[in-house]
Amino acid sequence: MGTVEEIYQKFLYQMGEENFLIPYQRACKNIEQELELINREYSRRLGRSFISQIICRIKTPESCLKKMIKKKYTIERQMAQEQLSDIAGIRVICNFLDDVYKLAEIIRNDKVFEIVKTKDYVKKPKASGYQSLHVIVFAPAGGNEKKKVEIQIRTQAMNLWAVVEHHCVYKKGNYEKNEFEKDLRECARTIYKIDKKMLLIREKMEMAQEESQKPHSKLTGHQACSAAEQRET
Ligand code: 0O2
Repeated sequence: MGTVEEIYQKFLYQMGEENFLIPYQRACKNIEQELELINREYSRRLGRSFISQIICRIKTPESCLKKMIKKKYTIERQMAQEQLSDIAGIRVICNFLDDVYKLAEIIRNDKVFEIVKTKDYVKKPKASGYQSLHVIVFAPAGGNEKKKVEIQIRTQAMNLWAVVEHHCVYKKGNYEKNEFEKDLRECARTIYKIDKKMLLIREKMEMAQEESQKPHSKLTGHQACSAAEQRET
């Protein structure tokens, strides 16, 4: 046992060790590649972009330490490995609300991923207003090894909110400033409304497109008149 400072220093050192991080990096890479395949396939099937962005990150030792202290865990690497779901994290940005759920479903049915748990902060946003669908998985990390990775799936609008809020408030612990909390929650509600409206617009456009592709609408005005005359006789 050392002083608190020594325990923290040892933890930071161990969390930054290359041989500790490599399997997490491999797990991230494997998930990223699988998501790229999924994106290609579904963008083709849907005739539009399915995933708009994939961002991988390994949590810094400092950020892990902060979280371990916040959660009151024993400051040991083994403990971090067991308790933290997001040493490796992937953020997936979709354009539309329904794609967030579609992607979660695809991940659930994909043999590459072993689901640990799903947290739906879209249906039930966090007190801050934060919305995202988290799917925590075990992913192949080389050989027989598997590593836990947190996949955060969200829309562009939800991402805008999370990035701004993370930057201004979440990381700085300014939560006592009630005016921000209230405004941010209001923005989160507006963002949910916008996401729903954008989805409705897309669905209406798809319906209009389907309608215009039906055989009768391909007739010229003249052909349509002849067809109507024939129907009358
Ligand atoms: P960073 O810097 O993004 O990595 P739990 O299941 O509660 O024991 P945990 O990990 O706290 O464990 O779960 P939770 O609450 O699902 O949060 C995981 C991650 O979601 C966070 O990681 C953030 O990335 C994101 N998140 C959660 N709540 C908020 C929020 O209110 N605002 C923003 N902007 N992001 C949030 P980290 O490690 O806290 O941060």
